Amino acid sequence: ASADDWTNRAIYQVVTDRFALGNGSSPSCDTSQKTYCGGNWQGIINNLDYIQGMGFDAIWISPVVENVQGTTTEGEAYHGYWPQNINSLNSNFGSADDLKSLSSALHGKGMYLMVDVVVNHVVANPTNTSSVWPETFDYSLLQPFGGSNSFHTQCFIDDYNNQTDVEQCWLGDSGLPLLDLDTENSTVVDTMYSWIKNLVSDYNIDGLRVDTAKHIRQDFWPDFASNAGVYTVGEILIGNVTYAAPYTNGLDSVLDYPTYYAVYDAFTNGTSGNMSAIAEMVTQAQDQYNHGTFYVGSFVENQDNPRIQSTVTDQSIVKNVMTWPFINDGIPILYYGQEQGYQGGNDPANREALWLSGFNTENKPLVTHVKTLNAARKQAISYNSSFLTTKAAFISQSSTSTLAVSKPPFLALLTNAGTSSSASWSIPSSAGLYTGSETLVDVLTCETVTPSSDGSLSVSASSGLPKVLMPAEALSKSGSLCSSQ
Ligand code: ABC
Ligand code: CA
Repeated sequence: ASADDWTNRAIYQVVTDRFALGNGSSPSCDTSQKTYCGGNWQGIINNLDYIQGMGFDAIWISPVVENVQGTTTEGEAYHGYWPQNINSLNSNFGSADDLKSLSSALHGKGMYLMVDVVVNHVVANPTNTSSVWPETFDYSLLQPFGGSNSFHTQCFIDDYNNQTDVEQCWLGDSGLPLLDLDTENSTVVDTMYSWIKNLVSDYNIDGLRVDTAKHIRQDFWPDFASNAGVYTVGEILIGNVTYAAPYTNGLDSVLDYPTYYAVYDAFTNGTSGNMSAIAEMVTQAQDQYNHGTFYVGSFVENQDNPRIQSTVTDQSIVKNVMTWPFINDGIPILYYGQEQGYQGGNDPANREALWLSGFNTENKPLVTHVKTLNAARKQAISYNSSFLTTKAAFISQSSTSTLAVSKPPFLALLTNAGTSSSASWSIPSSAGLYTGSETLVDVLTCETVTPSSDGSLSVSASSGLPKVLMPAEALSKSGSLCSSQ
């Protein structure tokens, strides 16, 4: 599937080892142990209704290839980011048939499969810690790269301002080095290009999340993407749009990390959080990324960062943050477990087992919230044929703790005030959003508000909750969303 095919989708991100077991059992899973807990592809297949029931029509799964075996100084490779043999699958997650079954089960439900891929490095436990590189490793394990000449000379990245170091030195440390592939070497490059082509076709993959993309030279990516032939979204872990922007030329787009940081900071620092920094960051991304922000992956949690609720548990703030990816430009991504209120902090605590929630959707306000947001976004897409290609616009507010985002038919009103402080938004008639004759419905509560006769609008938050307003007219054909309107 192409980037355009992905734009109307919503992605549920799964750490395969932590989502579900194929046999339906619920073993304990102590994240601090950094070991495999038993989740696998069959477990995902068995629980696709849970994901689809919330309105998601795509999943992103953790890397699928065989990883370093046994334990390392950083535990086991349960997350999948330590490839060892890229031509074989990680048997902890199942067989080739299981992965094919996952792909076809998804397609049977009209859903897409995004696979996380690691091209920057492979991993082997050092065989002899007292020897120096290149003698330190058993290269025969590193398939199909079997020799030190497939790798950059060992050095660990210590200066992130030196881009050559970022690309050609190694991630990890001497305890667990991530052997940095020599992606300037044409044999390595060709191996990776044909590998990705085969992987996509063997498993009928619809899109790729490209790990560590900033650690490989930019001009490696266009041919990688064309060999993949599907939507590619790169991980450029940086808080800076100008740094990330060039990668949107070779890959379809990037995970929107700069905006993630702005959003995280704005909502986790009480009312001193800077809401207007979000608007500034999005505007920069709209201006600087190739295709603007239409193909970005928009997220507020993932496997590398502390969950929102490890910092802030005020449920009104949590609901505001969770609303963000669904009312913003780009493709919304929800990291598994956020809907269940998980609170894990930094890696590895943020990789809790979802089965411990029992996949319960009753009396789970955040599950309901996500379901509503997905339904509202689908309704917006079907009501306004240019919704997906209309840039989010920000209507400046006098209060620093509120944000008003217009992406017709949405007007999203967000605040970091929290449950017990008041907040309000005003939309001047000069914004030109309304004529004054319409009724607006907050799809999160189904309450209505009406603009003044000049088209201006003043709204107060109730208990710090966000509002997603849509003209009643935009809902009239909807079956599920505030259907009494
Ligand atoms: C293991 C342990 C951790 C331990 C860590 C050092 O080692 O589990 O407890 O803290 C995988 C595993 C991890 C594992 C690592 C290393 O491998 O999942 O559990 O950590 O062995 C991707 C994946 C990630 C994966 C890998 C490796 C890469 O999403 O899950 O990790 O395949 C860098 C990379 C980025 C990578 C990330 C983990 O590390 O660039 O691709 N993620 C700065 C740098 C970033 C850097 C980041 C964190 O620090 O610029 O490049 O990311 O080290 C912003 C700034 C940014 C700054 C951030 C922190 O702040 O603008 O520049 O990022 O404001
Ligand atoms: Ca590299």
